Amino acid sequence: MLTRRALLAAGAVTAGVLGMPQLLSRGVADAYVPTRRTVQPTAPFLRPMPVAPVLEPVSTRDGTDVYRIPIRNTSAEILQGIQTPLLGFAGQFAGPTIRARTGRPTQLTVTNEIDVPVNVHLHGGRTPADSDGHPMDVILPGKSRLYTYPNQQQGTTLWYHDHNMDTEAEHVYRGLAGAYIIEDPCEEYLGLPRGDYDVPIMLRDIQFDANGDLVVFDDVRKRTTILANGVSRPYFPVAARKYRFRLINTANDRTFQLSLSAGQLTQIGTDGGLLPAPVQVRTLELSSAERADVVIDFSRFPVGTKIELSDPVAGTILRFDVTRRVLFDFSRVPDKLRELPPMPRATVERDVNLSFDFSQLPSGGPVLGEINGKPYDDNRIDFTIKRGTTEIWTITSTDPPGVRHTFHMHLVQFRVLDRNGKPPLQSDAGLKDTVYLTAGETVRVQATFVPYTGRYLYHCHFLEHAMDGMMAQMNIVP
Ligand SMILES: [Cu+2]
Repeated sequence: MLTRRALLAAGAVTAGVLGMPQLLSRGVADAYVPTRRTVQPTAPFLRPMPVAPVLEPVSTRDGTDVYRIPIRNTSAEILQGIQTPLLGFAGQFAGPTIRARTGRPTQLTVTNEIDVPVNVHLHGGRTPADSDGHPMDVILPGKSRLYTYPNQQQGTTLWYHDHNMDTEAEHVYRGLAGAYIIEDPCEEYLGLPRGDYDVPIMLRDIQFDANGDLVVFDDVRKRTTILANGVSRPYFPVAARKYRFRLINTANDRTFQLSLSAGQLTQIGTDGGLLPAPVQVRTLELSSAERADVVIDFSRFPVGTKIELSDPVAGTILRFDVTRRVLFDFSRVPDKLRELPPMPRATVERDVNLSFDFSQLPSGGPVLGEINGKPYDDNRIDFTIKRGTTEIWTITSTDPPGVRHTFHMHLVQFRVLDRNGKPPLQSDAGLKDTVYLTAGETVRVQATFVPYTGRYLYHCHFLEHAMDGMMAQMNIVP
């Protein structure tokens, strides 16, 4: 396994020889230039898109659902005829889906059956600090760890993934990610598609070399194989009716611009839950770790219609094949979904600057990811926040053109107030825990820090950036 130090050294050597533009394309700091459609090694639409099985609780005592998940070495056939060694929750690529319920706690015991430390973070979860998967709070090989998720938040789509110090990027890339859906009893009256018609889709990219071996850290632009639920360019048979798709971008470093070849994407929710009203979107922007809850209505398409979900850089990602008619579809998308919670008045303002420090490059030193001019230090608390306070954070990226970031705060769901002084984009709408910034952008977000105290992270969710130091800690105090 490549250590952070080795990666940084490799980056510096490459950069020294080829200059900064090359360095910027390495994933240490990436210039993501959508210049060509990518060539993918496996023929498209050979396999159906799998839907990860929903994990069964081992017990449901006292109103708590108890789950057990081992982390295992596994493999999957991504390229035809080749088993690629991977990591998997419960040995599955991607991991099993957990369906929790608002107000009903989840207890998750995770056993580390591999030979390096791991841990689990529930992304977007309002979680006590000791269950938040702090990078230094790890599960050693052979050990187990109990995580408690109170699920005291409205219905939404979260995901769980490794957050271990220095190896998070590699572990997530190798497969340690799964969907975590919170179902909310008070949203059931809305009549949105459910059951078999409520389908999580985890999107990501992956790179193979000419021999079909997995490449972990190279140029992020070479991660040209795009996976939907672990399969490259699958088809998904659908009935001619409405479906709810919960799109989760689990890629380490990629921003999708998703669109359909026919029909409409109706966005109903985002990172933290439902939008106030459905929105028709022509192009859906989804950066690393963001989620979008969408409804697609296939009812007007005849059986035999094929509709592609694609991205201008990645090409076709997935094809929906309308294979059957249905007699009834009682699901609906009401004009009003769910009001956003009121925003209390903010009493504290803070600035958060995301940047790379290239100053050591000429002498062959590492490029450091920094927040407010400092790389991550586990012994340093960057912000101390009084529990219950509402704050406005002005997040700025001051990196050169081409370098992008995606800013994530643990514990809270925030609201984007404005972007570059202008109204937020559609991709900023609703309750958010992750927000995308291109070079030079400034985004103001507002959050209320409840209900737990303790140490939480905020960081760039391009995971290689976080690994290079673009993380910081806030301590929520009583
Ligand atoms: Cu970043």
